[in-house]
Amino acid sequence: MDKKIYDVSQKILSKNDIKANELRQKYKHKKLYVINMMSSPGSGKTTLLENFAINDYFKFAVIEGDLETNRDADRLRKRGINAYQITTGDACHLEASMIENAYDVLSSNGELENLDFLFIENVGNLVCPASYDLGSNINIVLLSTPEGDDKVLKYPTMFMVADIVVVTKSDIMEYFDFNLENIQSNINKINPKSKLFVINNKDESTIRELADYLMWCKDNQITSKYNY
Ligand SMILES: Nc1nc2c(ncn2[C@@H]2O[C@H](COP(=O)(O)OP(=O)(O)OP(=O)(O)O)[C@@H](O)[C@H]2O)c(=O)[nH]1
Ligand SMILES: [Mg+2]
Repeated sequence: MDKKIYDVSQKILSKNDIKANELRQKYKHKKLYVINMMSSPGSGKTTLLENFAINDYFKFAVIEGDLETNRDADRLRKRGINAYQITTGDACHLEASMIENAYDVLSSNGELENLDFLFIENVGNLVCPASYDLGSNINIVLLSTPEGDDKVLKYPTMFMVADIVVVTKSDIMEYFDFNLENIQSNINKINPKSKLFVINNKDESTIRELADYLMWCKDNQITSKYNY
């Protein structure tokens, strides 16, 4: 019984991996640097993208993933960003085949020209998205201070695939006994090569520091070892 379940899951993942490799070629052809953003619901993914748009650090488009509603894509369009909303229904993660459809629509509408980045905002979930390669260059994992500083060790798979870990909502850190030293030492244990940033949406300098690092990653064509 257990073996059957294992075999089926292997088959689904390898189908996704084939599609992710095709996506990688498409991104390369268009010279697009692609970033997969993952976190629990409400950690601040869309807010961070809004801040990138407001401060106009670079040019980007977004593929949004949510179970329902177009709310996040609408929020970004209001900031002048080309955004495509995927609604997954009951699927707790994005898969490469979903990204391919969204990518093809954005591309045929001419909405992927002359960009620095294509961001993929994954479905809010600290578990499943970590297992699905979307062909991205790098992965960013956000963790907000109200979620607690024990989450790196409790959800290690997600933090193991992170190239960048971003602690968000540092403005309210003191109310949640969130300890940054715990975060850094736990990341050092499971994924010492990932880089840690601490941001909040009321302090533009923290957002700019992250934006500058993303530009550096793009300029140096940094590609994640987790993205196969
Ligand atoms: N205090 C504080 N609140 C923040 C910060 N960043 C985001 N928020 C708030 O957190 C809430 C959720 O933010 P979103 O950006 O929608 O979170 P998300 O990760 O996109 O959520 P999903 O798309 O549902 O997974 C909103 O009410 C934001 O205003 C921050 O730096 N500080
Ligand atoms: Mg969002």
